Amino acid sequence: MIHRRETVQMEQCWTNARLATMAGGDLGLIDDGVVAAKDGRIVYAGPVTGAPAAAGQSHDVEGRLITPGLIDCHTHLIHGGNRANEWAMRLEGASYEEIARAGGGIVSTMRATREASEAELFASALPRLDALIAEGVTTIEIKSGYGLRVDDELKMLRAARALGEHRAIRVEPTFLGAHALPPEYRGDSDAYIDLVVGEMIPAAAPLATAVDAFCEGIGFSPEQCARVLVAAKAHELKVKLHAEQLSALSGSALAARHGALSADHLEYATEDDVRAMAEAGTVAVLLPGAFYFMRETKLPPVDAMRRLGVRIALATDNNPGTSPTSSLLLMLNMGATLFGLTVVEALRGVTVNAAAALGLSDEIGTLEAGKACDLAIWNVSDPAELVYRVGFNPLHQRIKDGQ
Ligand code: DI6
Ligand code: FE
Repeated sequence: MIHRRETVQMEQCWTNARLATMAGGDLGLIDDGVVAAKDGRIVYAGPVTGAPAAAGQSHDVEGRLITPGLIDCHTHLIHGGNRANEWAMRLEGASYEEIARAGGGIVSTMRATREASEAELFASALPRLDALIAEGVTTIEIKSGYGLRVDDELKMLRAARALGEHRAIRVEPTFLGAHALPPEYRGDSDAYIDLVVGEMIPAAAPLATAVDAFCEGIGFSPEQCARVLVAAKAHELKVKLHAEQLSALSGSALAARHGALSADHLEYATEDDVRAMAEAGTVAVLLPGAFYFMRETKLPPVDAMRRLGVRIALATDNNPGTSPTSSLLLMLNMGATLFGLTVVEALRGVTVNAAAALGLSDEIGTLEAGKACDLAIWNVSDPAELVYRVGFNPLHQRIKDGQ
């Protein structure tokens, strides 16, 4: 099934709906609501009493809940192979080090990704993308970061873009060359960052909208990540950072100082980090799938985020090593059960705040006039049900750009 996007030159409306517009600071609930769209853009979302006279096609949604189309703002959806065998070894008692010594870990995914053609990467990612689409996801961020040399990083970014051309979904490709040190650099991470900054970012700039790096003991130092972020901004790319996933290096504060849209993971973030993020308006992207799969016990500082006013987003982190999930609905439940998020926080985390994490607040994330008409129509009337269910998908219909 090939789906190419076309511009809709028509007026449409969805009536008899319960709307969760996400406008304002909560869910923005409107009973007996209407969404009207023209040429793929929302022209009205509000109570039936103020709605414009129905023009064009009208759809009675029979009391169903309509939310903005969901946004998965952090994924590594493109990757060669998988690591099911390594995980099986770990369940039988093998340590991470043993697996790494046996050629496993991130380097095994690098090898599989280098060996795969662009078409193979596209084809293997498609079922994962379709699983997200089936849950009402209308925008996805996809990172490179398993090629770790110029041509293979570009191949990943092209495969990510191709997904957006073959399905009705907005794809935001992010360059993550500074994800891991490729073995041919034999421990010389500064030399690899020279390559990232000097060759990879200029080559990736036409294909990516943002740049990310893995700030971690097993990744790159804050100083090295700073070089990456500075180079990205010189190419007018948006920036973000994997920070405080396994240890506290204040990568999140560094990201904030560099005007990052988001800092992601954050289990080990301190109050000072959160304060720096609040001051810069950097979004906290929480990834409960990785927390769960790695059996992490250190919780991200959600209370400090609330108190200091940092917006929270939730994403799948879909990747073969630490979060092999293709369910954003499951992340809603895990965000609540594992991190203590409320229904409002969880749902805003995959809509309005996820849009902010991608720098797309003017385009998507709420049901408001002027935004893209990306809708998820659910077979539920209470928004809490979307967070409450575990492993159940109540999507009725998904609309992308009014279609
Ligand atoms: N943090 C993660 O959890 C993944 N990357 C990252 O920076 C792990 C990627 C992998 O193990 O393949
Ligand atoms: Fe990640």
